[in-house]
Amino acid sequence: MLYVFIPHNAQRQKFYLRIGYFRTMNVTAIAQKLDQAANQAQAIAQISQEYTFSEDQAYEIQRLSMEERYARGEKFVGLKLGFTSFAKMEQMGVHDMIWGRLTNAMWLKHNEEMDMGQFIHPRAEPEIAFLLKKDIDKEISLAEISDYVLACAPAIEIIDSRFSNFKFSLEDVIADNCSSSGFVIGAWQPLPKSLNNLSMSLLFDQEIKEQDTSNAILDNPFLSICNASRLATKYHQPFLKGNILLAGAATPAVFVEKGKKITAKVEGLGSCSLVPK
Ligand code: 0L1
Ligand code: MG
Repeated sequence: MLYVFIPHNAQRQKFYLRIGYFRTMNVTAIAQKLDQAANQAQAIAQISQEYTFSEDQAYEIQRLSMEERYARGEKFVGLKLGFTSFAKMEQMGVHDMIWGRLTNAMWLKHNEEMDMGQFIHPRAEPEIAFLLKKDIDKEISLAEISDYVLACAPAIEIIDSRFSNFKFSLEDVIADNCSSSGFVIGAWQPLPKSLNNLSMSLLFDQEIKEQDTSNAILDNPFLSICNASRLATKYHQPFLKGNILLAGAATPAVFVEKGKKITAKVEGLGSCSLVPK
């Protein structure tokens, strides 16, 4: 805020004129604020309410917020994609998917208790995970997938926007590491020839909450690997042997309910679960 001091001769009163509103975005401070919100499970206001910023600036904030996690000892373990359904891209008015970074601290074990106190308003999604057997240093094609990917597995992603009421702009959610907060991966399976037309469902206890087929993931879940390789290369994010990829949700995300066991089932690949407490 900039003020101009105008002395008033008669009464020597101060008059201030507001002549402009200048705010420079401090990406490091915003990254730290987002990291703190995630670490303390406290929602914050959308960044876009205060600043206008680009998608590239949003990815830079994401990168810097991950630096805060790495400084606390968390390790990068892989990538996740979001907005991988063409219907969702259209709904969000975007032409491309978004991506985020996963760490070991987000990785929960099959049937592990998920401490609800560590989340703000978590939602669950049924996904497919991939495991790399070779470093990826370029955009790879569908024909190259078996050279780079060792295995796949059923997975649950827990997303937890750091923004109040789970409301955000595209730039907000990218800066917020695409709401990444937790995930579980079931037993790794050899890569089949195709991952199309597999029934995928999300259950709370025995109740099916959401169900669709694997085609909901980019019409072909293998395309998530090609796209992750493209995005990792574009943003200079190492994507290496032993890293994982969460391919994207097959259904809308569902709010987690304390005490209701979450299960994701993928036809032919098996299932995995988490127990929110
Ligand atoms: O599919 C996803 O992992 C969603 C990415 C971020 C958008 C959201 O929080 O809904
Ligand atoms: Mg997801």
